[in-house]
Amino acid sequence: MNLFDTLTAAGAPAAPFLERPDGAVDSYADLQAHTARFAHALCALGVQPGDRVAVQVEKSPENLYLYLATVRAGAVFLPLNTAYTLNELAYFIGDAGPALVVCDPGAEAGVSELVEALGARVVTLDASGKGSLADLAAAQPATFPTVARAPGDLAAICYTSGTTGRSKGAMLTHANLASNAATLVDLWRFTVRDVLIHALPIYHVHGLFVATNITLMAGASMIFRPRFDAADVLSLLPRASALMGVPTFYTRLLAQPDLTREAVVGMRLFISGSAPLLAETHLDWSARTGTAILERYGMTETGMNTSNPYDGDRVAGTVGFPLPDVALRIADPETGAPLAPSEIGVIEVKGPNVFAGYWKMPDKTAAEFRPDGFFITGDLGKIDDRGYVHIVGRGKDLIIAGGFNVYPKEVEEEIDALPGVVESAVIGLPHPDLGEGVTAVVATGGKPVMDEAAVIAALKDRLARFKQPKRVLFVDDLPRNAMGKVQKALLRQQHAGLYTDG
Ligand code: MCA
Ligand code: AMP
Repeated sequence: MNLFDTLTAAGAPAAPFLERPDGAVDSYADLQAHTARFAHALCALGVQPGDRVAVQVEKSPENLYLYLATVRAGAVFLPLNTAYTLNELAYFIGDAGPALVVCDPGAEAGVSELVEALGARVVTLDASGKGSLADLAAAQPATFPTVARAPGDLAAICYTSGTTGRSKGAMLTHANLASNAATLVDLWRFTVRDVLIHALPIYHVHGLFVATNITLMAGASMIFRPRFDAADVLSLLPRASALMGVPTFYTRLLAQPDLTREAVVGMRLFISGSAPLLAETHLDWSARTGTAILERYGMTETGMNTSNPYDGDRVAGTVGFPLPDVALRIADPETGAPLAPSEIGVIEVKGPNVFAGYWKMPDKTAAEFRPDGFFITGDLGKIDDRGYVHIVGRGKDLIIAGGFNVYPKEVEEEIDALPGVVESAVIGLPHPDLGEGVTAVVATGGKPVMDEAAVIAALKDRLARFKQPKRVLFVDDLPRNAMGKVQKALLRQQHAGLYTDG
């Protein structure tokens, strides 16, 4: 098998696959030709089956074809957030050991320097789909024999930040991605007639796999946008049938006065995930549009785990039922002992969607699985008497801002290294636009040497923009409990209204 063949089996050659931002439409035959050319180009660059292809480029149809071509050629796609600085990139590249790195032409010099010692090659692709890789691909044949792979072979590695220390590369197999796409096409009733508005980034599971793989597997089409813009998405609704987004998409759409019942009349499905959708947003949306947002729950390591029903109640504040092929249970976070569903505990899942482990980290992998094969998500939840899963918090110290994960420790380490900082605590506070706003509380021991702007400026080249604190607060000392542990819950309580009051 190969995920590429599984995904593209339904797409009729003449059927539309992707409407480009300039309005031109690529058919499924075009998809076959573009991916064939990119796959040949990868081979010409020496990429072998099983090799990693690391990609940090702006969203474009060519970037998407590069993902599919990598899988088609039997190699492993490694997408990287475009916001990552060179400092962050160095770790991913060093850890994954890619045979090829594809970057923006503007980053080529810096990336080439980074990979020099690794023997990886560097080629380029820009936001308009041009660059040295595209040039090479243009000269290649338009057919390519898809490389056969076993179901357990890797199709992608997606990095997810660690609560302690370094990011971990989640290894996703052909079977993981194929099974999750098939389950969701069925559950969410995608067909050839669907037109999905694709406004998510394609370096994370949501935009890259959930949105794209489902569209492909259904033989449907997408309107492809470089980024989310509320007015733009609103203008596309009459031509579309489905939208997938993070909660910020929905709060920003609600801020558009033109969002009405009439505006959504042709849309059959609005899906939200990657971060909690406030019950208030769900209810406001229903009142304004007469449609209920379908909230689902997933993770990089697992793809999608649960979904509210297509038919039946989509209950605000819940993430619905486990997918038909996913087993889900609630366990005691410390002991792993199963709890009654109505008790709050850690959510554990098992199914064909669950990843093959963390790249080169067998110990971390072992620590996150129970002996019977259940994966410990680190999310805290319960199951109500109707079977709906509720996520009530996170056992892991994680902030989700606008659907992007930020691990406080990574930000704290950077801040702690600044002059005059005794220590810092990075917390997420309720934020009207992003859900949570990254906030740093910096202890100076009573002798502040930097101000807020200086702290933020110092982080500029060290951390991706979305990880940088929106606000920095100064205190003499951080509050600690009797065990000496910083009381983040207390800090969150004390500063709860920072972004929402006034
Ligand atoms: C942009 N900024 C952010 C974020 N996005 N800061 C914190 N968190 C963010 N998410 C910064 C920008 O750099 C900018 O800084 C300032 O905030 C305002 O930018 P703005 O133009 O308003 O933002 P935007 O470009 O419109 O982006 C907001 C967004 C975007 C549309 C919500 O963040 C987005 O597309 N998020 C989707 C993330 C996603 O796909 N997650 C899925 C992960 P400055 O003004 O200084 O330049 S996969 C996953 O979680 C699992 C599997 C799952 O369940 O799906
Ligand atoms: P990531 O590591 O980017 O895959 O993020 C996965 C995390 O996002 C999960 O472990 C949850 O904490 C969170 N998440 C995803 N979907 C939802 C949702 N619908 N509600 C609450 N949290 C969610």
